[in-house]
Amino acid sequence: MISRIDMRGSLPANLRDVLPRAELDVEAALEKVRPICDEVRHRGAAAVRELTARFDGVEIASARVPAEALRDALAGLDPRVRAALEESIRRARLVHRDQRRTDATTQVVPGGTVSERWVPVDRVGLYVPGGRAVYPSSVVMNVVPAQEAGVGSLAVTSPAQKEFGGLPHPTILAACALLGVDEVYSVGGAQAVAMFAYGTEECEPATMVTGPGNIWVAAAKRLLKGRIGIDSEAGPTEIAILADESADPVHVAADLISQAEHDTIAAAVLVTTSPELADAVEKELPGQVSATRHSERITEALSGRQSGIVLVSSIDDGLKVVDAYAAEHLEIQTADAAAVAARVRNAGAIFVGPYSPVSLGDYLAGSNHVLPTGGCACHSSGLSVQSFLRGIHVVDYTREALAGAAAHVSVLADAEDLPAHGAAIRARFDWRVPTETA
Ligand code: HSO
Ligand code: ZN
Repeated sequence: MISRIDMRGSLPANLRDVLPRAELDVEAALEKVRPICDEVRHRGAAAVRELTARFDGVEIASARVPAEALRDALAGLDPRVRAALEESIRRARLVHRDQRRTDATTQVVPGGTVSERWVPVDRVGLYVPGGRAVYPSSVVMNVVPAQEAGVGSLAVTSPAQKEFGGLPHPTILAACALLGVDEVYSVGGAQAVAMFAYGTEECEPATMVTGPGNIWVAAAKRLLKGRIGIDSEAGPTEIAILADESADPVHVAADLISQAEHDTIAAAVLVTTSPELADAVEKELPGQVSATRHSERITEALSGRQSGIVLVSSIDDGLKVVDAYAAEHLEIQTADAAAVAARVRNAGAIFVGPYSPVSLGDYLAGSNHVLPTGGCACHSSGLSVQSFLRGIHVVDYTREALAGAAAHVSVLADAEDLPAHGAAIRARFDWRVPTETA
């Protein structure tokens, strides 16, 4: 069911290339997505409705979800789901509130300061997938950091569902209502990203679009990036587990399966120093897989090229492997897991020890589950308050402080053959370079 790669000799030099990896050809999708975005740009709300009919097979009179639909969805929400979502929101708020940035002012010289002011983006469009995946938890993970960052205007969009009369799934609507989001659209795919980027008669343009989605959403984000800010292109989900002989194979198998459940192209990778654990996990998988609802999807994900068990000869080598892989989710199931986790450099989120499985983080740990995929964890972070803030440098120098910098500025400007730069300083001192006073 799952392939094995033996790296117990020496680790290959091109480690990153030989590790199993999910692939998503976003570049190829760009061609299909460009005309969709152009239609929305030029024909606005009418194009959004037509594209929804074409791609989601449902006629919508308006993309905007009426307020009553949000109220009804909340009233009809299973009380247990409501309680769980409320607790998820509470924990996420605790963590994200602590991510708020405080402005800092540095006195560079007497009379010369540079401050960094953290300002939230004006308006954010949050994409919540629909279709096979109904993820109210993703509403929480997108909305909470934006709200805690102080974003003033927040809109959510999620694909129109035929069986719900062209509205997004009611649990998505209820989650929006619980979070106090009242601007919701029933639009999915590339057209949703274009709607936020360009704006329509029904929807004001947003400055930033965040949230996971399928390949069309990822392609539209890539295409429109620059016009709008984006979080990341969220590819197929990944779990890597670094484990030794102390790990419980039942837990390891269950955790690999839990993320393989998302998609046939989801990736599940076990990196272990213990051939016995590898054998035991392999033995455990078929039984657990066949006992679960989405066994077909999971079997395909686990047996795909993107998943596998990697055998290594030491935890040090295991760390090199997981760092090269840079997983979206990394579990450490070893003796002294906290110490091993502290040595990891590349991961979207790290889950430490036997009682911190990824599915806790997906819903209720308080951490964010919108995380970098496809190896992007070596340069990017998951969604956070910071994702919605811009740090603006505020430069404030007095005449004396400027005088003290003038000579150096002039010299550097001349060195770059940009004499007008130096002149802009000298203009303030009767066209002379002042003698240093600061
Ligand atoms: N594991 C997914 C998030 C999710 N899981 C939503 C369940 N629902 C990507 O981090
Ligand atoms: Zn998940």
